Amino acid sequence: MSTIKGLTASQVNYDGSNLRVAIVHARWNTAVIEALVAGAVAKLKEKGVKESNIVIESVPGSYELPFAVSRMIPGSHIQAGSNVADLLGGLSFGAVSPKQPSRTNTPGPASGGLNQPFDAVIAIGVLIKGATMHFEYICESVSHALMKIQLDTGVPVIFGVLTALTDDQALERAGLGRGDNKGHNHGEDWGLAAVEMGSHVLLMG
Ligand code: DLZ
Repeated sequence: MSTIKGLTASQVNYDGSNLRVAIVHARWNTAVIEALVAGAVAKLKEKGVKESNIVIESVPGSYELPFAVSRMIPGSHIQAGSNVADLLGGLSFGAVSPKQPSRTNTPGPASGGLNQPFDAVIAIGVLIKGATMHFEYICESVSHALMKIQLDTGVPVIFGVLTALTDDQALERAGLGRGDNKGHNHGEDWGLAAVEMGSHVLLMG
């Protein structure tokens, strides 16, 4: 055994076919971001989440993630946005509509409207340490804010923010390592985590 680190697969085979999942990603360090988003989407789909129920939005940098995530959770819904099919065609952070009623958590056929609430939100950003304290401040505030949002709203927010000390650390955590070791795409883990956590919330009501 070379390492004891890492995620152990769940014993439960979660079914994402009734889930709606939002991905909000930053646009800093785009090459890494794109791989992470693609990894998350691949696992969501593998677990049965319908393409029409995956909504992807972008923000400039990781610092903007908590605001955007909070606007995508019931009480402040996104009106316009892009589903996964739009990922290839460009990303934009949609306009926000007035409050909508919350969805009841009754399992049933998933509906595709963009105004429906989400069962989980994945926040994806790539922070790479520079010469100043910027990195520390953003890491600290974003991680606390994302945790607060999920505890305050009851909607799982998956922490898809890499806090890397070097470019190589970031690349390896997106499966893009430059050496022999390509690393592992953590976006895949975040997709699985979203289905697992979203399923718990859906079942518990
Ligand atoms: C300013 C900044 C810096 C220096 N580095 C990053 C980074 O590595 N990753 C990232 O996602 N965003 C970075 N940003 C941008 C901030 O997150 C934010 O967009 C700006 O400070 C504007 O609020």
